[in-house]
Amino acid sequence: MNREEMAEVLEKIALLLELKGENPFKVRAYRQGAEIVLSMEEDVVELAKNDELKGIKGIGEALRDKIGEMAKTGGLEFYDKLKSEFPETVFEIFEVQGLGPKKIKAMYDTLGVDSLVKLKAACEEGKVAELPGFGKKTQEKILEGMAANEKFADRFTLGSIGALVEGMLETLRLHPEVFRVAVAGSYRRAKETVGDLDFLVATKEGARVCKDFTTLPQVDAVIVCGETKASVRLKNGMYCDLRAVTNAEFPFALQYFTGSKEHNVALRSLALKKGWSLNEYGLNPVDEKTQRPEVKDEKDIYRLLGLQYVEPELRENRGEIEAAAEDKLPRLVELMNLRGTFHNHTTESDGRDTLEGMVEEAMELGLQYLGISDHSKSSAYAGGLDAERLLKQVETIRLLEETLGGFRIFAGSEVDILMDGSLDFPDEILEQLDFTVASVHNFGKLDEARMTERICRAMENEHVTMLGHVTGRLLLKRDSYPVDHARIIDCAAATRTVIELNCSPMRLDMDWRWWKRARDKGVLCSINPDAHSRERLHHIGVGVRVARKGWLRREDVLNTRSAKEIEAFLKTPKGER
Ligand code: DGT
Ligand code: CA
Ligand code: CA
Ligand code: ZN
Repeated sequence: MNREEMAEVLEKIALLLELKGENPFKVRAYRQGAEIVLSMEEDVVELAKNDELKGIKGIGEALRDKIGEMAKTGGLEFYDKLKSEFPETVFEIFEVQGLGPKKIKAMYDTLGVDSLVKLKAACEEGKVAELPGFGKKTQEKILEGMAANEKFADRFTLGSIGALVEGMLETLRLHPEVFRVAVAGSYRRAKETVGDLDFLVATKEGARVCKDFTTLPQVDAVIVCGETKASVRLKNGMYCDLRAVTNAEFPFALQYFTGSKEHNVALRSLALKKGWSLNEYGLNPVDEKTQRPEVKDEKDIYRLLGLQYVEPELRENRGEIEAAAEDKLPRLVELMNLRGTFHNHTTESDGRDTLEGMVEEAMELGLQYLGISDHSKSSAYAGGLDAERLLKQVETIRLLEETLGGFRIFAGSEVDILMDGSLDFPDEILEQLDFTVASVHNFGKLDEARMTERICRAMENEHVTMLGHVTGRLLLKRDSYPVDHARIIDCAAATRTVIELNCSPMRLDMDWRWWKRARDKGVLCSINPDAHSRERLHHIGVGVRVARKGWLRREDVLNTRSAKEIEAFLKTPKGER
């Protein structure tokens, strides 16, 4: 058992004890234990194996024994027994958003709710609203929470699974019977969320590779394991397919399983028109007398069909095949083109790392400049800065910059767009900054027209360099507030305001479907990590993939410019940019 698994067991014990109505102190001890196990600096599994947990604050004797048992045996008898007192389905309820242990217990005790099915029925019959302390509103909230879970069930954000996927690819690559490896599907196409993972290997020993795949440490359960295909569920709940093909089939399988389905359908019909039958195993002439062409990789397939190579990110059947036929595909931006990045937070507002730490990381990433934009005062929940603190920060930034040997820090603010479209700071303050990102954080209940109006008004301000996270969406959690993208893009073009591609994994906002339109109207994109810690600066990598998905070229992205060019850009009045 690893640390995360141990913590999960302890957390579940706490939940079940609470349902049983056990002593709250006992419940809290398990919950605290879970946190300590997760956050301890030392290797808690190693310590527990060697009975060296004594003296650690917050871990009493009972907990110590249980952690020890888990570390040594990989299981916990106490937990198994406790679990057997409840149906498996009770854990489903704990996944519902906005539903805490107290409410769950009340419904369990009085209504016998121990599964999602029963919870839904109880809500729909109005029984939940009648419980003391619940009411109609709570009942509705629970139903909404369940609907959100169903709607977003079993998808993962692109930005959160990179390390997992790379790790599995690396292991597969090292397998002695594997010639070639790739991950296909929506992950390869850089969709903002991914349903299941689709791995592909070229091998002569399909059965063996499939079997070995099912024993990877990331695997939780095996669903299918055959000669050419394996399906598993990973420990994070994600489903994952592996297909084993021959080396000759590999390019075709990779092309097919990369998708999208719509792209494939269009490509196949184009192939037919040209006298080819294309499927996941090969490209065959319809006329049997014609010779089969030699295909070594995906590029050959597109070439034989008379097309430019179509990068995976573009394969959504949104005009890429037509453009490829006319040699008009854009040369897409690449990570190595980025010279710096804007919109980053520090401990001055809600960031986890200091200004110095953020700068250090940016330098390690090989960037030439970093834009700092902490929250403004109306975002009090995030420790937003008032004018005085902001100007003090600007001073600190200027001083620090002098010690950095040419690395530039651009001093800015993520200034709140207030309800009427005015900004959280007056122009006299904003003009002392190098740049500003203007963002909506307080949605109110504005309809689409008024929200759009509000945002456009902010962009009209001379000091607003860029618009932050256009729709405020949180992937898999919260839908966007209503906005008219087309109008916002027009307004950005008219006011020469940059639009941010916020590449925090939860956001990826503005959505990739709108970038080509923005680009065609001459609107610049800034790939911004909205980093609240050093590590999250690395999200610019995911941002670049989404920018590519939006057909963006190097020249469409502001932060591919050098520090010098940025300096000049920021000094030029907006109307002349
Ligand atoms: P996901 O997993 O929901 O995020 O999306 P994908 O695109 O990864 O879809 P998935 O895993 O169902 O299938 C992987 C690829 O395989 C898909 O993008 C295209 C191809 N594919 C799957 N089923 C079909 C099909 O019925 N027809 C065609 N033409 N291609 C298919
Ligand atoms: Ca997939
Ligand atoms: Ca799949
Ligand atoms: Zn923000």
